[in-house]
Amino acid sequence: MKHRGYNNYFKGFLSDFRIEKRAEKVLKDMQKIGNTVVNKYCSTFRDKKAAYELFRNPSFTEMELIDAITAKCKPDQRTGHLLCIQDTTEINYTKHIGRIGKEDADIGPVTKDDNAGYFCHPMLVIDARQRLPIGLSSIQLWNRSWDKKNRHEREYQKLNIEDKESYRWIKSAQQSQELLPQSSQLTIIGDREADIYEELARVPNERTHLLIRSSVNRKLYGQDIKLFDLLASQPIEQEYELPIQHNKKRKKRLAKMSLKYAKVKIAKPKDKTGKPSDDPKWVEMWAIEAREFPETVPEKEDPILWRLLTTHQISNSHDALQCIEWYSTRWVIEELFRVLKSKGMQVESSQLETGSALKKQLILALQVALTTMTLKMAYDKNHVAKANILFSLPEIEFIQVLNKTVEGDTQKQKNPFDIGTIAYCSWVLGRLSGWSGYASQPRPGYISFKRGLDIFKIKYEGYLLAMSQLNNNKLKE
Ligand SMILES: [Mn+2]
Repeated sequence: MKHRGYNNYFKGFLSDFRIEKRAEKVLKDMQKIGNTVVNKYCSTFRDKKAAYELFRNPSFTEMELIDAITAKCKPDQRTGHLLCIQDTTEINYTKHIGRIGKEDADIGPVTKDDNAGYFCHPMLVIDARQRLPIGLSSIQLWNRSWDKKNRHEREYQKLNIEDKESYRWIKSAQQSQELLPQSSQLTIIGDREADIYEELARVPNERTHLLIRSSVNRKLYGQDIKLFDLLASQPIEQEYELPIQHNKKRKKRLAKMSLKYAKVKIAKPKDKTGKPSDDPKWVEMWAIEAREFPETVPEKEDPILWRLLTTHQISNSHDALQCIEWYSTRWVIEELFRVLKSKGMQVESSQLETGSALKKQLILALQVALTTMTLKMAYDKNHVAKANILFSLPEIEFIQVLNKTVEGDTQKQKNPFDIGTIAYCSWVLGRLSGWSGYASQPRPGYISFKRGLDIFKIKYEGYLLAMSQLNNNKLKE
């Protein structure tokens, strides 16, 4: 399969090659500095001016940028199963509304009615076997308008799904089905917000599974009992222990869990729109319940309780635990949002002047954040993942050349990973950034990988230039 390589996202996607080159440069600068504040990632006045002009330029659209980024989401042909995780985050510009102005059509009220911003809903694709991100298969950005206020006033219940914001969950799945190769199997993962009957009815097909957190105690077709009660009445299939990390809501503990599951027929909800959809009267799914036993629940805490709905067949408790484990990869998209907002990239502090410019920049920032995370995850967790998820073949070869220059003489200073893996490349990039390379030293963080990537790119461009000179000379001889 042909990879376009690390330095080439936009070629053939934007209105002209100068804009493509500029977009490439801005993406690279953001990667280098790890920030979306123009004054921080541009070092010269000329670059700053050019970055502002790029995002202000009306001759290319948000959609063209999204097409360019999602086109990079090309799994390896051998990849069988892809976990496609979707979620929504709010990008808040309340602090900047004085500069942007309330009349800007690309900014509107967000979750808090008096706050300003827009919403971002990406689909993040992860190779189920290697457990590494492959790319983004869909990105939706939208904002509400100031005059339409809240759900109540919009008579939300009466809208058809196609006119609701929640349609994004279905659209994102459909766009991913179109983009990703027919040979791969997809599991579309979403949190409680994704518990939408139309999604359950329309998204699954021969190669597409759903795996979502159940939110509504739904009616079951032809039965008096509801979903949650039916699940609770099932026999315990397995007991297991689950380590819980300390966080705002939870005490650290080893939770004792029970596992139940059942095959269910979810009934189509009553129509409130006056124009009933063609969706079937029921859909068949598997429901899973993982519930903490009261004995390990700390005082003033609720038991851990997960209810999942999936089209994956659950034949035994191993299948059910596998689904729970796949669902837990949702942390990666939450981490992506964290990296975008707080951990350095600061998208909500960008000082671009219009909503449209901010949205265009966010599309680039999503890819920058994901690339950096992928490098770090490969290094931390998965030492055998193949480097061609991120790099083209010539780039991988060049990293092997660079490795010779950064390895030391002793065994402890040698690259411990296999050639051709991301971990191997990450080790080289970490070393390029100035990290010692000793296993005893703290592992390189996001910033080191960003710096390493940039140094690599500069060297790689020099190497390409040298090679082309060499070839020219050979032709003359
Ligand atoms: Mn969510």
